[in-house]
Amino acid sequence: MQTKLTKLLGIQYPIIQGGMAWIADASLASAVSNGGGLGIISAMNADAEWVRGEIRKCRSMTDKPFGVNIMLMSPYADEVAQMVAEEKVAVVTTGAGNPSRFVKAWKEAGVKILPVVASTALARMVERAGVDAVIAEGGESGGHVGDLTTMALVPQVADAVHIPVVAAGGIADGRGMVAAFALGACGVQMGTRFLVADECTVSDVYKQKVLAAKDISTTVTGRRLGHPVRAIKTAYMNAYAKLEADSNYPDEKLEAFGAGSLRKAAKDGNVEEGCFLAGQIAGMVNKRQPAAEIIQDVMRKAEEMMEGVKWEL
Ligand code: TUI
Repeated sequence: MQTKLTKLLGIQYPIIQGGMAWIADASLASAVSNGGGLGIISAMNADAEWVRGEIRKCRSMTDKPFGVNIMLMSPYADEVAQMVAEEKVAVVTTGAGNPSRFVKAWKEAGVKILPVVASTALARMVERAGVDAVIAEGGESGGHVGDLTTMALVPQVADAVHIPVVAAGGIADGRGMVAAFALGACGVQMGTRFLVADECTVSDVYKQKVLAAKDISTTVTGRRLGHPVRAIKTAYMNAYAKLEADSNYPDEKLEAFGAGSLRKAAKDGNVEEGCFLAGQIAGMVNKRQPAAEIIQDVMRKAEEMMEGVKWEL
């Protein structure tokens, strides 16, 4: 299936893997790229040399294009941004901020730029800055979320910009992909479904949490500190929500309570203190599979549904 996204990135299928902090490493990224999608290494809160190491590892595991996700709230965002230009990485996706200040350096290095946006305002701003496409991510997604749903955001972003739009948030199968196409997207980004990929190195406890999740198993906390994140409900998440609602509990202590919780979930499988980020679609993710097989499953269903349909993608 060819779309504006596959042509832009030189990939086989219009599927980008989400840039999941503490999870999306060279192992998962190379497996997704080898499966015909676009694998992504998460730069999370790591320094440039750590990310460079993952890029080199990924290059030894695939000859297909892959990308790096830069979380713009990271204290290392600037040095990582410069390093990906030096390394001439094929693609950069960004999250949790406006990447306009890096666009010139990345374009000069031939890096394709796909910022994640949660509003039409940011979509217009980054289009004006010269990016190649936008990823419109609705609040069904796991991790840092905006206010709008995918259903409402994607068509409004598609109307607001002239560059290709990728849909994200709540998409985990062929039906979601076709729905995204119907809303004006020419590709999808999936995170939650790839959490249970065989090549995903996240803790086994994390995979079990996703596999056991049902439709109402996730919730959003962190609004009080300005960084709402969606994660699977656990005793820890309930405790955080209680402290967050207690106006006598100071912000600094709340921040300390949340510190390190992503790493504890992803690396240690620590159920007591870990924050297991996942999207609302986790209830539908029930099977461990190789990443390439996930991509094949999604594409088979989408292509079956698209038979005879003449949309310009
Ligand atoms: O970034 C994500 N998802 C993430 S980042 C992350 S790491 C983290 N750790 C602790 C606290 C918070 C985050 C885990 N998951 N998705 C992309 C995304 N970007 N969603 C929402 C946005 C967004 C929101 C506001 C992008 C831009 C924005 O406005 C920035 C501006 O300057 O207008």
